[in-house]
Amino acid sequence: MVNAMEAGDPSNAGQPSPGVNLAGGDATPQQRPAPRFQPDHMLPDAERGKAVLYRMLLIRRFEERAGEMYARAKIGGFLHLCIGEEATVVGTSAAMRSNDYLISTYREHGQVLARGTPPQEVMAELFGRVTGVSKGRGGSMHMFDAERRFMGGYGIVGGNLPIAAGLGLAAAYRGTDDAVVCMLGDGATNQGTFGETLNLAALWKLPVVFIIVNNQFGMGTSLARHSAMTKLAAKGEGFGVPGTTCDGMDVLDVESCVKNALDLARSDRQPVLIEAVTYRFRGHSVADPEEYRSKEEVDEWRQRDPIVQFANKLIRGGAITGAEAEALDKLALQEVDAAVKFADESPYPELDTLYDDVYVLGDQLRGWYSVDARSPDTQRGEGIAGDAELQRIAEASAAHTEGADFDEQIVMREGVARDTPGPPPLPLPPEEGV
Ligand SMILES: Cc1ncc(C[n+]2csc(CCOP(=O)(O)OP(=O)(O)O)c2C)c(N)n1
Ligand SMILES: [Mg+2]
Repeated sequence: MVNAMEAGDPSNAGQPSPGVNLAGGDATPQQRPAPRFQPDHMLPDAERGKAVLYRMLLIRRFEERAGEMYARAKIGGFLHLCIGEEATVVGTSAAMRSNDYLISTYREHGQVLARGTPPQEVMAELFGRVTGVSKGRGGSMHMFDAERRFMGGYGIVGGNLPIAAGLGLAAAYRGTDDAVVCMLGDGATNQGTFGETLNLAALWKLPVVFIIVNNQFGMGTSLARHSAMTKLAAKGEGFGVPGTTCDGMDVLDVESCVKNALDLARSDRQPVLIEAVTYRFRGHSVADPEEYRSKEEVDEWRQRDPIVQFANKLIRGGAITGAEAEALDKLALQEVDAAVKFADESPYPELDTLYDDVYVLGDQLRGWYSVDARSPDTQRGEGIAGDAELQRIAEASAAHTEGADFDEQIVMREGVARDTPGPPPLPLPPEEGV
């Protein structure tokens, strides 16, 4: 796998490539017409169909189990699940090359799994263990896997957008034809960074595809209540970024739309905005009492479950059998079980590594002095005092998680449903299909 920092031709260093135009956009002030993508929904062959279905199943089962582990206090902090949005995630990554960059928001467990990071590393990150993909320091919102060009995981709404432009500029500057996919929520389109980034992306002709995962809500505020312009695909036009819409519940529609947009971004250096219309089946985070929408509305969207729809399509088209779909689901559950076991058996990071990796320099310069050179004395978290502190934290944590019974732990986390369900069996259709 290519290291993100080594990509591109080093002989281009310092030479702006023809793809970068820092001076400005087209001389002609006309707006480019919005791309008109022809839907291309040919059923994939059996092998690819299975791979796409498996990826979606893995994400669904992983997230269900993550919710359960949060309720058991194995996971701390916040936890934002993308259950219901799997087609937007898997369709997007299926359209990308391995050298392309993907950058996302805090709702990103699915993205990192779709990019190929092993589930045990993602689960260990949620558990805060040193074997996690961000060494247990990032947690749910800050997964990062440079090797697979997954560039994070950001807790600040809209914070990933300027970084996406930077990645696009770097790709163009190095003279590569790598492209960038930036996923953001509908709520993030109201942030200042949205306009600032789209403006520069269009002006500098950066190869960036922006995908708005329109799950209809920013926390508890519906789209119509947080955005004057609800046709989000049109929200980039004033900045010179044409937009298009796809069905975010249909993995094939997402894949073909993103693929077309990436082609345009790569060959014409034209940033594109995609609005993928979808829905999250769970709350904003696992601590969301969901008082802002009705159960009926959620149920209506659940009828369009992207995983069931795609499995049905494959079965009806004769690409796979119902039994094969069931077997894939079992496999996903097994992989998730193994990930939980791995995470639970992994150690926490050593306390004296607290200041490592704070800056890029951390690799050469380890310890507190990579962040504060004012005092050479032993710092908090270092030396013998640090070991005692580590022991104290470990004991307190063990007493917290093992002493309390399951019900009490659920009560401790306000807002989590008491009947947090285990993973329900996926309603796969009979072999003949529906
Ligand atoms: C700059 C900033 N403002 C506010 C918040 C609090 N906040 C966290 S998530 C969220 C809603 C974002 O909604 P959306 O962009 O639609 O993403 P979704 O959660 O639906 O995936 C808000 C306002 C934040 N994290 N960062
Ligand atoms: Mg949203």
